[in-house]
Amino acid sequence: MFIDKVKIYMKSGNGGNGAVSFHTEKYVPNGGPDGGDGGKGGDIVLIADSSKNTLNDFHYAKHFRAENGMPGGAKRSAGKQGKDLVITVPVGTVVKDFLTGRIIKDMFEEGVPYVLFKGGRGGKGNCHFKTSTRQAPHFSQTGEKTVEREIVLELKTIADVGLVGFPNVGKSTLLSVISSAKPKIANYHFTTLSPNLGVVKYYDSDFVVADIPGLIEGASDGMGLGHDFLRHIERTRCLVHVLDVSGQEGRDPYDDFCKINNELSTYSEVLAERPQIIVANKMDMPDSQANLEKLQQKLPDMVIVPMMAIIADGIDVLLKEVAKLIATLPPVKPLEYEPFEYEVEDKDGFQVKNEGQGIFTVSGGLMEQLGRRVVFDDYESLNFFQKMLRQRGVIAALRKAGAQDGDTVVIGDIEFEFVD
Ligand SMILES: Nc1nc2c(ncn2[C@@H]2O[C@H](COP(=O)(O)OP(=O)(O)OP(=O)(O)O)[C@@H](O)[C@H]2O)c(=O)[nH]1
Ligand SMILES: [Mg+2]
Repeated sequence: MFIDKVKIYMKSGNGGNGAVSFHTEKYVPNGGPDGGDGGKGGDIVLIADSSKNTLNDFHYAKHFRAENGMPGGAKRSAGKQGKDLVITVPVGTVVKDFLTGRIIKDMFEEGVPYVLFKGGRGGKGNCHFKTSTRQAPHFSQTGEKTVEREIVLELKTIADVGLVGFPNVGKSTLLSVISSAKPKIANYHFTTLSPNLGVVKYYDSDFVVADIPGLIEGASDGMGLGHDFLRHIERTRCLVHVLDVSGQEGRDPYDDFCKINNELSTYSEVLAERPQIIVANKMDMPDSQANLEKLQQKLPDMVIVPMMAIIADGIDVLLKEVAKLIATLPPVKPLEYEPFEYEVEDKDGFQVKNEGQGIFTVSGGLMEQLGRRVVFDDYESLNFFQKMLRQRGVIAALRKAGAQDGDTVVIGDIEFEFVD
């Protein structure tokens, strides 16, 4: 199983509610309000880890929720904050919004935490709502509720070198002799079914090599394993093009070279233009020398390294050539994109709509903010709500929209009679 694209659901924690409480103490009658604030909800945090190279962890677990904040308590005690949920993803994971398909973040750098969704703020306790005329507020603010989001994670591996070539030419064998990676190697086509990464140490430089499944003619039309895996060598600095020069499978090495390049350019012009070094593998076979010479004649400007990957012969020359080439190339850059951001609701905005038949609805950020502070069966709290509606111009706006005494006003899930 190899998963490199998943849709998951994420939700940061809700804020905890503020508390309603009054100070009680012997000989202190009518102590003031002392309800504490609710705790903040936990964040959803992503962190990239280079030891992971698949999104397989997300095959079963699809719902991720950070902890909610706890409600506040008496004596001004604050509610506990919700724990953050830290999710580890492979380096090179691109985070997208499912609905718009737009990129939110490219998890390009290892170990740098990224807060994807912030937890809701805690509500304020009743101790904040005491005024000269309101000595005993029987209401507090509820915690901010967060929304669940649909997210797509897509892995776009980051490596310095990508290995390309037909199946069975020895790509995985090569990776196994230049790095400590242990890919599956066998004498049949499509041994490699998902990308392998290996770290090559060459004197004081390291580089990461990505081995992908073999390509065949028509891969871009879905032949063989298709070209989906090319996504994992898109973010490389150069390619090592492995050819089987023995011709033992009845194909011509130069033809192979052209066909693979053709597939690369069908997939992406940028990938096709990436600098390449050719590895002429299986030099131990009878016809290899003659085929190599033909290849050199046809491609006089290319670096061609003769190789017997199976006995690790030729790797010194190859690594020297790769190191030399890489030194001239810019590092892999993160994707260029305009980050998608979820709309933050305008906390002071509201809209009034005349629904006809004497019904008016009011919606918007302000209504949600106010709604968080109201306990509707509490007279005082309701008074406060009405006062706020007047102060913030909601009553005037209702009037302007044609509301008259006796009409019905709907705000969220509450309904009341309009009386100016
Ligand atoms: N004779 C000879 N055989 C080799 C050499 N290098 C690799 N092989 C053999 O070629 C076969 C295929 O090797 P792999 O490394 O699995 O080839 P691959 O390109 O990764 O193949 P896919 O994953 O199917 O695309 C294996 O049987 C290897 O032992 C070599 O230098 N000489
Ligand atoms: Mg392989």
